[in-house]
Amino acid sequence: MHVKSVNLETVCGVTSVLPKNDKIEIAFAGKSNVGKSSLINALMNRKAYARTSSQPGKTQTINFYNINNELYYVDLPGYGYAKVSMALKEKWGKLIEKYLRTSEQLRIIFLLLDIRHEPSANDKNMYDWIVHNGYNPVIIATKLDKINRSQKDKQIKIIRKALNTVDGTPIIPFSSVTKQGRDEIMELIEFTMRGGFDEEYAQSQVEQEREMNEPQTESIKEESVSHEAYREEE
Ligand SMILES: Nc1nc2c(ncn2[C@@H]2O[C@H](COP(=O)(O)OP(=O)(O)OP(=O)(O)O)[C@@H](O)[C@H]2O)c(=O)[nH]1
Ligand SMILES: [Mg+2]
Repeated sequence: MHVKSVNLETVCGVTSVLPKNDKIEIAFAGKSNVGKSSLINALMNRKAYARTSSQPGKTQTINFYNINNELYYVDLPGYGYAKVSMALKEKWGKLIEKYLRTSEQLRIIFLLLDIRHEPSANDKNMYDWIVHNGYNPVIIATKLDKINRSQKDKQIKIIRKALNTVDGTPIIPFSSVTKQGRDEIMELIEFTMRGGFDEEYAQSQVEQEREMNEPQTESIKEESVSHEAYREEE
C-alpha cells in the first residue's frame, strides 16, 4: 500500500464519544512504552506524526489515524503505566474496553510486546481477551534491534509459552529503528483490507511455526530444495 495521506482525524479522551467510522480499523494495543506509536509512524512512513516518548504514558487518548481515506490505524493508550492514579487507570481501561467491544469496523488488534521481556499478566489478559472475542490474534514483538540475532527464536518461544498461544498466532519481530518486520506487517494489513484474515492465513502460520520447531536437518533439506527450484527458474 502506498501511503498517500495520513490524518489524525479523531482523538478520544475518557469522556469522548467514540466515532462510528465507515472504514476498517486496525488497533495497536500493548503496555505503555512498548512502541505502539513508533510502529504506527513506521507504517505511515512518517518520522513523528504519532507522538512518541521515552517516558511511558505518552498516548493518553485513543487516536484514529485516517490513512488514504481507506482505513484507520487506532493508537490506544498503553496499559500498566505506573504513574497514573488508579482512578484514571480504570477510566482508560474502560475507554479501551468500550472501544474494543463496540467498534464495528475493527478487523485486527495487534498486540505489541517487547521482544526482550516475558509477557506480563496484563499482556496475557489482553491476549486472552482478543482470542475469546473472536479476533485473530497477531503479536508484534517490538525493539528487535535491542537483542542479538541469536536470541530472537528463544525470545519468541518464551512469549509463546507465557501466553500459551493458540495455533496460528503469528509473532512478527519488529524494530522501528531498522524497520525490520515492517513489510510483513504491511502484508497482513493489505491482506485484511482485501477482506481476508482467514483460515488459509492461519494455516500458513501453523506451518511456519511447525517448521521453526523441526530439527535442524529438516530445514537444511528444505533450503536445498528451494535452491533447486531457484536454479530451475534461471
Ligand atoms: N530501540 C528501539 N526503540 C524503540 C522501538 N520502538 C519504540 N522505541 C522507543 O521506545 C519509546 C516508546 O515508544 P512509543 O512508540 O512512544 O511507545 P508507546 O507504546 O506508544 O507508549 P505509550 O504511548 O506510552 O503507551 C520511545 O523512546 C521510542 O523511541 C524499537 O523498535 N527499537
Ligand atoms: Mg503511544
